[in-house]
Amino acid sequence: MTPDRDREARAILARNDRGGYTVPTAGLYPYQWNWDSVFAALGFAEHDTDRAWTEIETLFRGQWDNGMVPHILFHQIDPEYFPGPNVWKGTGPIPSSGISQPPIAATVVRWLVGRHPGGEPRARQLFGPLMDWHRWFMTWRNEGGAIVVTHPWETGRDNCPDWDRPFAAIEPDGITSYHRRDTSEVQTDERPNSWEYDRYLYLVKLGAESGWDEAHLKDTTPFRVADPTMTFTLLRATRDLRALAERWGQPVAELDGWIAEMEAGADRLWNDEIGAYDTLDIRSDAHSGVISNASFLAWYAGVGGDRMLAHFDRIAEATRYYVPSTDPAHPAYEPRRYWRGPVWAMLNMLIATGLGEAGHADRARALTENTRDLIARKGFAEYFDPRDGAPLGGQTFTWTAAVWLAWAS
Ligand code: 9WN
Repeated sequence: MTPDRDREARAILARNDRGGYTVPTAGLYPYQWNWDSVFAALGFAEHDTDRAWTEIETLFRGQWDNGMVPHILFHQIDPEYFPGPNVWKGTGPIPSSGISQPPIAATVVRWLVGRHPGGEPRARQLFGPLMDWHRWFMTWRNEGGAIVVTHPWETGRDNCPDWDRPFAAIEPDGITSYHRRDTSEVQTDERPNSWEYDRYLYLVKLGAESGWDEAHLKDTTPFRVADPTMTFTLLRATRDLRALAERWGQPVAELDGWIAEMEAGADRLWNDEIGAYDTLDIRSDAHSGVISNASFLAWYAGVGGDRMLAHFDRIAEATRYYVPSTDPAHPAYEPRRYWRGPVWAMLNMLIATGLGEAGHADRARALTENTRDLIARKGFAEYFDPRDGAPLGGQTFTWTAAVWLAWAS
């Protein structure tokens, strides 16, 4: 434990607390984001379990009738954020975006119940909503057991090079002028470029015009990509949901079916050409050929054995701080630009968890220590330059503070 950083981390969670939910960081992201919130719950659990449960409960208040849990809930409108609720036109009980985000909630609910059994009644209330959310993925985002996204923002890895080829096939018709707000908060070379941003907005427009009709989008959207973040986090979360079902005497047959489907689906993400897991564009049937930090979530999902181990060791050697979001040997690697190179602490926590469970305690420990050193030296940035740990993006960031308290410290 490093007392100053511990205090600072708790203060960041308190400062970003908007009453029942936290924002990722003030200014840049003034709303509740899905997976950020679930990481926040882990951080709160270190000193306030009641607040940890509330964070997840608030997130599920935004669940749509079809089971989807949105990636952003616009609780209190902030005109400084773009694109806001009037662009997204979400159809749920709280103004929201129209896409989801990596489903880590079931995993964290299981983790919380294991450590703080007093929260069991609250956890049980979340079981049905979690089942509905997982069923939404398996109904609408399931391509032979590989889980697809209809927008890069859904993976949480907005501008990673995996999207370059699917994006090149998209002409963003009707996206003319708009005013980005992110680049007034953060330096332009740390954020996605405007070619990407046009396409992000085009996909939002297509979804909003359809009323977020998943059946329609499944047939028509030009962007439908199977992704390791989604497939591996959902597979892991479904295993955790199954453990909760058993604990509470609930039926497990449906969950077993989903697990078997995704275990087979994970193989669809294996790219023989690079000997690694990557994304698979369903529209063109092409792999991206990019090894990302999400590729190393295979252990977390309990698949692949040691197929990714040599790449892991190579990349861990290549940069002072790891795991970079894009393989430094790939030509698209940019060590400062968001998901094209920087290190993200919360992804490291998931990767280290998987490594430890797969019997690689030494590597798990080394990654934990490397991340601890990074945050201890550089603070609670959104993401970091793998070469020297320079803090990038938003500062005083909720999930970096949360994973410090829950795991790295
Ligand atoms: C769009 C909030 C979110 C994270 C994502 C991260 C970034 C948003 C943005 O910030 O995405 O959802 O505007 O760039 O990529 O993982 O949840 O921290």
